[in-house]
Amino acid sequence: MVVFTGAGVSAESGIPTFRDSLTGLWERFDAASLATPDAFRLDPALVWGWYEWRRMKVLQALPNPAHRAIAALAGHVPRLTLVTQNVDDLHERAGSTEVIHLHGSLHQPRCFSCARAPDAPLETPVEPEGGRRLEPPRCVQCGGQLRPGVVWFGESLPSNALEVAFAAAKECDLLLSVGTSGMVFPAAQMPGLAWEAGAVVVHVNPQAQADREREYALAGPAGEQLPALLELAFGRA
Ligand code: BJW
Ligand code: ZN
Repeated sequence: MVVFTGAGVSAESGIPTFRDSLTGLWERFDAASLATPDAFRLDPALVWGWYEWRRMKVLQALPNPAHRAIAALAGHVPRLTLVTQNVDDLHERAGSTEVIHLHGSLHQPRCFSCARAPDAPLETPVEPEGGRRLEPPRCVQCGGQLRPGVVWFGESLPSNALEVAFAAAKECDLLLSVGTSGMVFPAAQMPGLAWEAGAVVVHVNPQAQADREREYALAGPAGEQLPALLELAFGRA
């Protein structure tokens, strides 16, 4: 089994989905315009401040019933590969292990110039009301600016992670696609790859639709649908 998740799985933890409107300082920006190397080159303090604000939101958030149901599911099936597009660590905090992060992590910055990771973890960001601009820290090796360890538009996905994810999609019997709009490639190929290889595909999303044979929709919030599915399939834990 493959579970493929997007921002919607963390929505009920209070993390805005990627295509929600932003608030505070950020309301003038659309998320896609901040998630590019060019945006960082143009205004590093704006982009770093936005990501630090998001990192703070994630540190304050807790895993929700959807994250916990996915972690529990791993104990009920012979093999489960969890592939996420999310840059938060809520799957791990819910107890999932070996999470494949296709779009990197908010918690692993590196140098924009030489790619070196900082020696010590970053300090916990403090609450700036609605976020603020913030100069990125400097790299100890080359003096370059630190950037968030996420995959921006136009950048390659970590090749090993993508290979493992695609191989799992092609091999699985069942793929659950949870809380993703399926708009961002190449990650968005996951459900299609599984379906083309003969797997059953289930979409869990308030907007879920099923258009083909072997495709099903659980239309509703993941935090309700996944625990209900788990209970139906395996009974109460
Ligand atoms: C709930 C819920 C609840 C709400 N329960 N559900 C044309 C064709 C193919 C590719 C391209 C193309 N044009 C351009 C490209 C390339 C581009 C791309 O795909 N663009 C598209 C927008 C068209 N891709 C790339 O650039 C990728 N790299 C690449 O292709 O390299 C090769 C290349 C290089 C140069 C040129 C061309 C190719 C890299 C993509 C990196 C994406 N990075 C981001 C930002 C990460 C850092 C950060 O977080 O800031 O990743 S973008 C953003 O979108 C983020 C997400 O992981 C990703 C996916 O979004 P997701 O998770 O689906 O969230 P939403 O908000 O879209 O959807 C939420 C869903 O949840 C909704 O459906 C809700 O209904 C639902 N929901 N509440 C369940 N309670
Ligand atoms: Zn450096």
